[in-house]
Amino acid sequence: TFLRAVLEDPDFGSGVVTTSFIDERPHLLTGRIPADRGTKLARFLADVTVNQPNGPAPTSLEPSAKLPGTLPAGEIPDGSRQRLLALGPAGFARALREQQAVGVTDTTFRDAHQSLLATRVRTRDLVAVAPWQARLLPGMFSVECWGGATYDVALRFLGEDPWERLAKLRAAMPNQNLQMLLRGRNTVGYTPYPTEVTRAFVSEAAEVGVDIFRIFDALNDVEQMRPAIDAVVHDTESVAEVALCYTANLLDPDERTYTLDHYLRLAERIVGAGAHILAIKDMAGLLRPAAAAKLVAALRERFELPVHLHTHDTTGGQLATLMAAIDAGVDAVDVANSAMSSTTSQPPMSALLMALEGTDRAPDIDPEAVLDLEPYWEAVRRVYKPFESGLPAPTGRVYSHEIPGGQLSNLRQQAIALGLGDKFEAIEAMYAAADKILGRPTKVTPSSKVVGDLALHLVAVGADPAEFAAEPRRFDIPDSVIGFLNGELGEPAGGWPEPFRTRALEGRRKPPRVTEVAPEDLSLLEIPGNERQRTLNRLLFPGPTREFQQKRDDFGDVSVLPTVPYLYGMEPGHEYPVTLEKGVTLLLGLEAIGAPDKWARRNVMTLLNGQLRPVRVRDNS
Ligand code: 3PY
Ligand code: ZN
Repeated sequence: TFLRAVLEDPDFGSGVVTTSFIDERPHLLTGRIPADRGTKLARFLADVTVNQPNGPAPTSLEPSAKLPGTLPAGEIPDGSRQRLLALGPAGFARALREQQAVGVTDTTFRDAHQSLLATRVRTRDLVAVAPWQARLLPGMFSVECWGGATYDVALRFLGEDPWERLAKLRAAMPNQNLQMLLRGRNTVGYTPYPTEVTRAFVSEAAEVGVDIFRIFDALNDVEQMRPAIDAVVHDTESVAEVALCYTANLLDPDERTYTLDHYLRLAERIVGAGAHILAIKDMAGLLRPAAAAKLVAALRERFELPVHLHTHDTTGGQLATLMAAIDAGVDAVDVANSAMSSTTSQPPMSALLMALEGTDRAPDIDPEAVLDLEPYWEAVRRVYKPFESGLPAPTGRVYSHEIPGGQLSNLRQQAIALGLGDKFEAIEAMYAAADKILGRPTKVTPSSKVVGDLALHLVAVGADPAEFAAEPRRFDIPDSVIGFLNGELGEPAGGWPEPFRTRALEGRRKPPRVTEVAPEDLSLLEIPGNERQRTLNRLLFPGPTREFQQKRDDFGDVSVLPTVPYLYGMEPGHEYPVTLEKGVTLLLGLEAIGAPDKWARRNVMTLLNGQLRPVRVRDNS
């Protein structure tokens, strides 16, 4: 009756209603909730409900409905983190090298969703399953859960502070080694930052919860990684796992650049820089079984460090690669929970464990526990469906275009946005052509973006790659490509493509971007904690950090909202429980949506703990 009264009110219907509508009619409400966190969240949900930024909901099921029963009682068992704390990073690495069982890293919390779901999985859906992960899978070598694109995406799209995610995961998984992906001097960004920023970033990350730093440089330039390696080794008790980025095919007799010798020379520099663990980072999934066996055996023969293998299953062939590497002695491998595995993500965890069961390299991980977590991750996958990369099956075409897993999904989305969705083969072919024009650099963030930018540009302007390569002066060239040719990311292993580079830069040579840190920021970077985290957010991602702050001011901490209404809005008749803090839970709901006024604003009748709270939102349709 209340609702009917409101909807039939001539003012409400006329579309000139303001948010004071209810305030001026106190008789309509039985009680008041102050303009508070609840109202801000209701306003956020009302906006999503009206504007549907992600389309209609593919499911009404929150992933938490699929958690595997009640949490096992008792203390959290000791895990690999306790081993690291007891042995220190060097001793921990030695123990990994000496143990028979293969170490297993679970990438579900980072790379898997970065490569399948555009990195969109929210903190709450990672933290919800973390207590099970800690209790059911104490035998994991590590859980990769931070860094890469997650930092940027949290600020840019999720209204979340990445540091809060790390702190929550740390608290929920005290027995797991939390692993992050660090892009050398680019940290979690796309351009190099001054050493002070890298050092502060590493210290803060270790302080908040990172146990293992996987460090790479897009062009395998060890000097670009050195500040990060030094920071981990000298300023923290964490592990410096340093990656060589794998590209091409080392068994190809015609390969002149990316040969076994090349990788061994690179590994020598990585070991010399002080790494605790050597990683092979096969970001596009190009490492074939025989090549993996050869590379792993050679690295282990030459160096004392343990070797950790990371790959993407874009071709569908990478479980074979993991098995070949394991036979050749690899010390640890990366997999993802099966429901979040395969294609552009990592190979499936349950398949690996079943393949190893009964062998002398089987890890101390209960395969049943892994299976028990699959329905949860399947539910996560379902709820984030609009962000699916859209790669329906493995593709062998990656052997020719070499697009990394994470980028392949992104490029498909970019192609659709540019109206080139039906021409993806053309983009793949242009990517391969752009790669050759740029001198076949290793392609991983951010060098992969350079190649992708050039490919999209050439497709968009309908350029012939041979003409572009011969006469680049006649064409516009994306800034990232000019930056790359100017050496902003370092030098590719095969050297610069000449005369293309000289011709392309003629008249366009720009001084390399120098980012300097202001003295007041330098002092903020010295002190661990909140202020340093805020400073890092701002220095790494100024724009997204401002947007994040604005969102926090407008809507409060949206990370507390359940994912279904967060992404798709509220359904009338549903109540959405929102825990604001321990012991403080609010029920949010939707009663009705009013007609738009002449400024396209709608009054939305939300419910807060059963009481009506009208909020006004703009209808952008
Ligand atoms: C990243 O840099 O985010 C990657 O995952 C590279 O493979
Ligand atoms: Zn990866």
